[in-house]
Amino acid sequence: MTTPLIITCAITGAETTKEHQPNLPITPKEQAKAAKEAVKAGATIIHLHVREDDGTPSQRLERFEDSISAIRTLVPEVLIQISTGGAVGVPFDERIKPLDLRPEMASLNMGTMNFGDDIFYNHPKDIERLAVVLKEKDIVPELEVYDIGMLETTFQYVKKGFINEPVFLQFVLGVPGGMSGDERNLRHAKALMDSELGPETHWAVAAVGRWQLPVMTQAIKLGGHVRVGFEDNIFLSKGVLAKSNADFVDQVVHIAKEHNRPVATLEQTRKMVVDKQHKCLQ
Ligand code: KMH
Ligand code: ZN
Repeated sequence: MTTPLIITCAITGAETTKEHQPNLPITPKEQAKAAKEAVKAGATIIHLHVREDDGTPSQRLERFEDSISAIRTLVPEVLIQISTGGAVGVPFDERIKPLDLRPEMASLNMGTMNFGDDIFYNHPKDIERLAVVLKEKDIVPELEVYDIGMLETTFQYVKKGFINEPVFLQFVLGVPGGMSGDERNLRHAKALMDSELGPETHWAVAAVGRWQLPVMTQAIKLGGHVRVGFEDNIFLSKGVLAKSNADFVDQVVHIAKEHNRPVATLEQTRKMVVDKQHKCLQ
């Protein structure tokens, strides 16, 4: 049976600015509107970063609380996946503070890397600590993997019992410093994943900028899921700025149709991602 396609929308991110993308949602109210539009178009998970009113990236618990509550008011059923990556340079302790809100999902970045002109630090001890906290709090980790080394690290964490199967893997492709969206990278990553992890593994791609279209098409054909949104890309096609996050979701739905891939409902997503993990935690 074909696996329904889970579409995650990363509505804001930490790097995109209003100067780059005037329609970037910043305030809780703007984020709730963007989430509602994305869900209407077919997204079932919102990957959430928050900003202060002036646009500064924030990991402040109260700000997450306000955004989550605004989103829940407009789209009560959507899965919310909060970012523990934040922006580069934010201390780890600050990054994990919003986990006290007990979201259903949260990101877990699987290694340190050059991130454009910066360094995105994820010390092994912190990765381990966060994996344990997520387990204790019953929060499903979205494992962000930017290169093959991080994927192999993931296998080790699973073997050591820090992360439970079935996992939800997010291959992030195209960040300078990580693996690019060259189609051989995803093929290789998938081959390794298939040989090391169980058949219930869910995997997705979040490809950045110009890589987004070819990589998501490849993933849809291979049975993977897709993340889109202003965190990863602002152009719908070459030189054409998207008007909203939902524009990207529409684009994914269109490609899924072309490849006969049904799009997952909110209920199906919850069953595939959250209920299954929670069963394993019991
Ligand atoms: N902003 C990036 C440095 C995550 O959400 O966990 C990290 C990031 C990953 O966006
Ligand atoms: Zn993120």
